[in-house]
Amino acid sequence: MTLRRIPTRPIAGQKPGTSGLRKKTKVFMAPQYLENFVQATFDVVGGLGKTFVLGGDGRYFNDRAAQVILAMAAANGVARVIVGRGAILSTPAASHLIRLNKADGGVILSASHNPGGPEEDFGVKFNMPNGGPAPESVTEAIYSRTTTLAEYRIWEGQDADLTRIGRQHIGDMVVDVVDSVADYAALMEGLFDFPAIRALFQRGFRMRMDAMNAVTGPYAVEILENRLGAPKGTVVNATPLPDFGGLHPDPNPTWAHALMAEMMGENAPDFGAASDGDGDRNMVVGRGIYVSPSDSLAVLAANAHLAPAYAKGLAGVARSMPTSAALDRVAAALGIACHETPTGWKFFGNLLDAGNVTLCGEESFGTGSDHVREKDGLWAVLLWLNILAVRGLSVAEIMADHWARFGRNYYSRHDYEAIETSRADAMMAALRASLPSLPGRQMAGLTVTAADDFSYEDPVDGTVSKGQGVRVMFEGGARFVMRLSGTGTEGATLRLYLERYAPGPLGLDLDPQEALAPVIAAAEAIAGIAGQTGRTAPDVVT
Ligand code: VG1
Ligand code: CO
Repeated sequence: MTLRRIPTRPIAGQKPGTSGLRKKTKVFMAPQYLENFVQATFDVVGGLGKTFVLGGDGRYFNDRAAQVILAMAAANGVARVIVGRGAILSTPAASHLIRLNKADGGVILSASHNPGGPEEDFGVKFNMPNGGPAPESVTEAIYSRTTTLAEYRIWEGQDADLTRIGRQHIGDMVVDVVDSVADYAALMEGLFDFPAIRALFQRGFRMRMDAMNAVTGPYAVEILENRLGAPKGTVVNATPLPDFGGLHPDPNPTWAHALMAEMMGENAPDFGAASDGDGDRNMVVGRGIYVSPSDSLAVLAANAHLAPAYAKGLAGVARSMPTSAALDRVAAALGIACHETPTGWKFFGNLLDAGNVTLCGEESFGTGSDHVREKDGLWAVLLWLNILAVRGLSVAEIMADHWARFGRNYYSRHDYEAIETSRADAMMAALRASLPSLPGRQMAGLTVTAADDFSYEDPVDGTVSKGQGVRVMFEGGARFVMRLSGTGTEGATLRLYLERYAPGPLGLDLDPQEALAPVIAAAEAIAGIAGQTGRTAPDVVT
């Protein structure tokens, strides 16, 4: 076994996006690509004497990448790495292990909701000692380091045996292989009323959980079936597969269509849920009713006090800017602050660390709380179950009650995928240039009241993040937001977020696309999506 210093050259484009560095798997597997990025990360965060957590969602190349990172950690003087067995950890479980072990950070291998396999996507993300994704200052420094890198360090020798729980060594470095599920399951058991949920299942409550052949399977089986007594087979697609069995592990009505069909069909279960590649997202469905993520976040905030961990109430809440204002209405009723952050979980970290916020979420099927520093799919499912168990109502009844109380923020997101990057950039530039002229203009029966490009100043450390999405607001509380995705690996993905408020009591049961038709028309009139991109319809509607 020897320590080797390998000469290398900078590789262009190693710039982390909304959530880590994501590229085609083949790009990551190319010589020195992963090595360069990992060395740049160690150079920025420091390796000597430190403890890190390592794991990923099990997608293709997860196992090899984990061995490379272990060998490089040893060569960079890292004292100890805690690895999930088989290099498997869901993103929230990794966040929890970092916090539980007071580690100096962690490396998560995942491209999250992007498909996996040799022809699909891979990703690497660095998390901080608080368990949360590295802030922009750190990811920028890592990127900057990749542009000057001249060598990387790696320990050459045998692979670690990641199938065996327990301690082993690479050189002087300790490798502790741990059960991927146990600590996370114990955390969940401490947050929620497990006896109440167990009693719910005993009364015959039926659930379907679609783990989409991704990382949540083992966690969901252990917690829902083994600990909460849901019947065997409640969790489907429960084994993490390198290519997710060909599924696109993005829990939305388009990609989780099997679950949707079951929940909308005859004899549907009482409750359905799906999760994404790395287990931080969730989709929630009731019998015959889909719950939009923005509504789910609002319902969880309004009912969180029914779960033991949140019985004392919430310090505050936060949502990403494109997420609907349904949460704001709940916060106002509770008399707590509602913070509005840019897209991406890293922006919640400071608010959670400072104790300003207990619960937060995004329209992109992400919800979480201060129990970890990542969004957490299974956590959201368990909080829903806790609420259903205590209130004894169906999902449809809970939604109707919520809208009757707060009004309804009709909401939808339209994604236009793999647009030519130059055309997408030109469209956003033209839209940005038109912003000052928009207020007062009328289209599709709506009058623009304000239009801007969202900028955020972190209230804790004062960091300013500009250009976080164009928003156009209309009289009566309707709005649309447009931004380009920072997680895609092919061309540009345009996200168009649409929202319209209905105070009720009438008009609370419309089809969202119908309710939003004027906003959709106004967005087209203002941004000219069809003309600018050549696309007449979105690829994915959520
Ligand atoms: C998307 C979502 C964002 C989410 C991010 C990571 O980013 O919009 O809300 O935080 O994915 O989620 P973008 O830049 O493509 O819009 V995950 O589950 O992929 O880590
Ligand atoms: Co994810």
